[in-house]
Amino acid sequence: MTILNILSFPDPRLRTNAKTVKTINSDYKTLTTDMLETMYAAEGIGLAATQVNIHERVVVMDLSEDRNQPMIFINPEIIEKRGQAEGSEGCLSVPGQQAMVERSEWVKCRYQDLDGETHELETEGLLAICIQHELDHLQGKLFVDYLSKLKRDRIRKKLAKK
Ligand code: GNR
Ligand code: NI
Repeated sequence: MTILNILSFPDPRLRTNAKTVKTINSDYKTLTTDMLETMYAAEGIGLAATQVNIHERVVVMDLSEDRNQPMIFINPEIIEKRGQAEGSEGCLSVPGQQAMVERSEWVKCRYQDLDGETHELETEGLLAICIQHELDHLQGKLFVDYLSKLKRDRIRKKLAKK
């Protein structure tokens, strides 16, 4: 069991742009296992490596009710997107805060698994939102960046009190 520390907004390390994974070796099995454990412990539906201060293009998710359908995305990229949809978002790096964010309604994503195999996934709904949210993390972007400066500063102040 390894629970990793999750960075919180406004930690500047959350602004790091993640690097492409060059060689998918057994280190990534360990990393994604630890990230899934960390995500489950924090009761999140997704986690990007950036949030645990590892600046490589690795994401884990589990949107199942029973928390038993882990998804692992290495080098994910969105290769097509359509439409617009607004949904309420939260983030493990912005604890206790939620806001409405506009995203693409449908996305097609390309990624690799732990064996280095490439896959494509077409999706909408919460999974599409979550993929966009996680890919933003890999580029140093947070959902609060889509809000007004006033709302973002309010969140910053609330988190500073904790
Ligand atoms: O647990 C999470 N819930 C969530 C809800 C709506 C939109 C996105 C998310 S992702 C978030 C976990 C997280 O911070 N991932 O980076
Ligand atoms: Ni997040």
